[in-house]
Amino acid sequence: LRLVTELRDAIERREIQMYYQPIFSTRDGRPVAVESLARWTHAERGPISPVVFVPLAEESGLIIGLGRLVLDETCRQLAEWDQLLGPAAPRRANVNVSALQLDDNLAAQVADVLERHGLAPSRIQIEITESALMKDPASAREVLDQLRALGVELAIDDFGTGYSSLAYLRHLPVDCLKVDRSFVAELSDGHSEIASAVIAMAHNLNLCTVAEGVETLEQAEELTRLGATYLQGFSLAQPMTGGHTAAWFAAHS
Ligand code: G
Ligand code: G
Ligand code: MN
Ligand code: NA
Repeated sequence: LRLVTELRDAIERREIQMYYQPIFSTRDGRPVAVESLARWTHAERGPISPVVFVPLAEESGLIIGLGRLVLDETCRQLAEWDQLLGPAAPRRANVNVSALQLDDNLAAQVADVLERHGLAPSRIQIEITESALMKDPASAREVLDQLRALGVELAIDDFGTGYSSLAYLRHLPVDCLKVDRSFVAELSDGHSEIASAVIAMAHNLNLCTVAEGVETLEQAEELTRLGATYLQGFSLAQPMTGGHTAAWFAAHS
């Protein structure tokens, strides 16, 4: 209970920090995008994982304010990188959105934040987990259509873990599938069946793929061979502060 109050204060004071993890194109190995990841460093308790505070925010209604903060801070940061780095700035930021943010307001909120920071809609890709989409598919579909109409890209996060029907997937206006890191980890045990099938299916549906949780260079090579569009993981680059990300992109472009 105390933690909820402290989370509310942290959101109000904008003490939730965003970290950014580079995402690489397999075509030329260059970093093209980042995933925006919320971090909370508590004054006494130290770092608290989003695995803890995102569900807490969802249960307490704070997710709406947290979601606004995440979108606003990410867009502010993209505009700042543009100023600092010009064409070397990340082309896109992937922003995680909770099931509870998938309401009528989301598209208007995204449109507003893009406009305030002077960004084209294509600079943002919204990530929604497969399980969030399946909670209420019909209304999720409406929100996705609104976001797509705006021109933002959409990705299904943790793909392959959420039991969505493939027939349903075909009718969703999404651009990209994020291959869940459990299927990337399996590659190191000689199991490429699922990663391979997800990537092949995405190709057939004209969707791009981001393989996440790439922890070894062998995994990166195999995923490239299997045809993944993008790679993300600790072996390639760690999540970093906005300042570090700017220096990192300046050095890697
Ligand atoms: O960054 P890390 O691996 O600790 O993230 C753990 C989980 O928290 C991931 O599932 C990630 O999608 C989620 N997460 C991180 N940042 C955000 C955020 O800004 N909003 C939402 N809804 N989830 C986030
Ligand atoms: O569920 P989601 O894909 O949003 O999770 C993103 C989280 O994955 C981030 O918190 C990030 O810290 C974490 N992450 C990024 N790269 C790796 C990796 O190579 N291995 C593992 N285990 N986690 C990673
Ligand atoms: Mn994600
Ligand atoms: Na994921």
